[in-house]
Amino acid sequence: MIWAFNRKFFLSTSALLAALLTAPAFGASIGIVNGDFETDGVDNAAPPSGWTDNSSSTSFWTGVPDEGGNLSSGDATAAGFSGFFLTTARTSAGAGSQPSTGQLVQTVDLSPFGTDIDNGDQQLFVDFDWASGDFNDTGVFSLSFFGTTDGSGAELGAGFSEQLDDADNFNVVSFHESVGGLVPVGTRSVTLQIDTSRASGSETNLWFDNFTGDIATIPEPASLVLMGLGGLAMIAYRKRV
Ligand SMILES: [Ca+2]
Ligand SMILES: [Ca+2]
Ligand SMILES: [Ca+2]
Repeated sequence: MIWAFNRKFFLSTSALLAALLTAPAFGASIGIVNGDFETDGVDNAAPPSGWTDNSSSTSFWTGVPDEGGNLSSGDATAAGFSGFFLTTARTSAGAGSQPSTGQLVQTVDLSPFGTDIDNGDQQLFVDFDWASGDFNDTGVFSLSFFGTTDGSGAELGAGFSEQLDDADNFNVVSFHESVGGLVPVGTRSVTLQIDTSRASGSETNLWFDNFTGDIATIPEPASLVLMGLGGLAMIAYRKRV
């Protein structure tokens, strides 16, 4: 009976410790608008609400599976997409042409987290799903930090970026990304930016969904050590019982 009680206590505490060490504990969502591309509620919204298309002509639309230029329903499900998603494929929206490069951005106000950011101990990660059906079409996702709430002025620090390159011929392949790290002191906004580039062909075949962002205090080494010692103490206790 005593053994059973202690074992249960040990297991539940271990689960809690594991959660503390792996999750951005005590984090908060940042105010990404329309990160799931459901806000407009229609196909072919260009640009999707909350996002700005800086391309020389329209290069980003909301999309649905099984359209010309887009991935199939099965591939969309496999990629983790649901409902509408972001597409770069012009034929899915009936556009006759599109430039070989595109850029979509959104600036997120981080001033609600300003006090914590200026402690120098905040980390920010943006997660999203993407897929591609053409190795000619590549991209870069980047985060840039600014001292203004609207993203104007000089960038603070170097930001973070991720190359988007499926490198798998014309097969549809999908990925989950988590991009980010330490937020520079003084930051009051972050820009999410997708740059696309097409080496060949007349259509860009990249698709995105489920942008979320989380800001959290970086666990201090001292507290990690304490949590580790706590776990060791419990293991020792368990062995003694
Ligand atoms: Ca969606
Ligand atoms: Ca469409
Ligand atoms: Ca293409």
